[in-house]
Amino acid sequence: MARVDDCLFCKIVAKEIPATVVRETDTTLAFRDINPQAPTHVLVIPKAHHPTAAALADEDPGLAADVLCEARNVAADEGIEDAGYRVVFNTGPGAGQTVFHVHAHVLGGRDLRWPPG
Ligand code: IU
Repeated sequence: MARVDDCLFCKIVAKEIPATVVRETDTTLAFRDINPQAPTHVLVIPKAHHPTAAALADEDPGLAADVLCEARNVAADEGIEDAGYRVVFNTGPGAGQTVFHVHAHVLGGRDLRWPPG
């Protein structure tokens, strides 16, 4: 699905809502989370609208790979590759997903505990 009109992240892709963009490719956008949970907290999204990671995997696995590669590139840019970082796809309301345009949270720059809350 190319775009959903009432989707916040589709509006960020269209530059209708501002975001601090750190990386952009033909198919993906990476921007800083407005409520960061770690020194590095960047969201990587496909420009095309897919509601969840599961839907993206079903509908466009190549695009899912683009998102994962960009998560790696964000970590490299942020200098957190060696220390380790976390890539999280909250999937569904029960897991805390609040924006239904798939996004990878890239988190790092501090100790990350396991299990997550
Ligand atoms: P979640 O996995 O769907 O809960 O993550 C949504 C994230 O989007 C959350 O961390 C918000 O802080 C973040 N966010 C944002 O970066 N910019 C916005 O305008 C809005 C939410 I609304």
